[in-house]
Amino acid sequence: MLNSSRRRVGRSLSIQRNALETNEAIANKNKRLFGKAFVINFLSSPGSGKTSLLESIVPILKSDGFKPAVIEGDVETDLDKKRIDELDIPAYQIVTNGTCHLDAKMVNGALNNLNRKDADIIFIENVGNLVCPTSFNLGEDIKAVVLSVTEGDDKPLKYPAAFYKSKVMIINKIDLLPFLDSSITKIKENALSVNKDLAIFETFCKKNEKAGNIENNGLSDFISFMENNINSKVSK
Ligand SMILES: Nc1nc2c(ncn2[C@@H]2O[C@H](COP(=O)(O)OP(=O)(O)OP(=O)(O)O)[C@@H](O)[C@H]2O)c(=O)[nH]1
Ligand SMILES: [Mg+2]
Repeated sequence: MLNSSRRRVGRSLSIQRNALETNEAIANKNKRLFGKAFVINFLSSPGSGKTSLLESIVPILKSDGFKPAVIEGDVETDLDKKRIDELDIPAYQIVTNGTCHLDAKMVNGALNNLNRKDADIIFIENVGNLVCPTSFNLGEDIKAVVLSVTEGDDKPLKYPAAFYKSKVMIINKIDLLPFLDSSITKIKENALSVNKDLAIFETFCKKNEKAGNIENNGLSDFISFMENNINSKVSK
C-alpha cells in the first residue's frame, strides 16, 4: 500500500517536473521573441491595482516617447483588455478558462497575435493570485509584485515566493493608509526580510469618476526605473 502511494507521489512529481521543464524551454523562446523590449510580469492578489497602475503609467511612458504594449491574463472576461484599449496601444487578452496563472505557452500564443513590432516595453498582467504565477517563467526580464496596503502587512511573509522572485515591489493604494492599521514600515520590513534586494515604490492611482481622470502619486520613480531599463536593454 505504502509502496504504491509512494509510486503515485513519485509519478506526480515527475509530471510536474516535466511540465516546468517544458515551460522553461518555451519561456526561452519567448525571451528571444521579446527581442529588445523590456518585459515586466506583474504579479499580485486580485484587485491590488495592476490594471489601474497600467492606466496611469502607459500615458506617461507614451508622452516620454516610449512604445508600450500589454498582455492581459484573466481567468474569465476581457474587461482589463478593454480598459487598456482606451489607451490606444497594442494589447492582447489571454483568457485562461479557470487556470490560476499564465504559463509560457499562453504568452507564446499571445506573441503571435500582439502587434508588438515597435514595442520597447511589454507589460504582462498575470492572473490575480500570489501563489501559482510565481512558478512559471514567461520569458520576462523582471517580475514586479504589487501589494495594496488593504491586504495587510504580513503578506510578504505568508506568500514569500512572489516577493523573493520579484525585482520590484509596488506598494499601492497608499491613499487608504489613514483608514487602515497596515503599516508601510512593516510591509517593507517584511518584504526586505524575504528579499533584501527588492526595489520598492509607493503609489496610488485612484479613479476620480466625477473629474473623469485618475489621480496618482509616487509613479515617477517607478517610471524612471522602467525607462532606464528600456534604454539599457536597447543599447545592449
Ligand atoms: N483608493 C484606491 N483605489 C485603487 C487604487 N488602485 C486601484 N484602486 C481600485 O481598486 C480596484 C481594483 O483595481 P484594478 O486595477 O482593477 O486591480 P487589478 O489588480 O487589476 O485586479 P485584477 O485584474 O482583477 O486582479 C478598482 O476599483 C480601482 O479603482 C489606489 O491606489 N487607491
Ligand atoms: Mg486587472
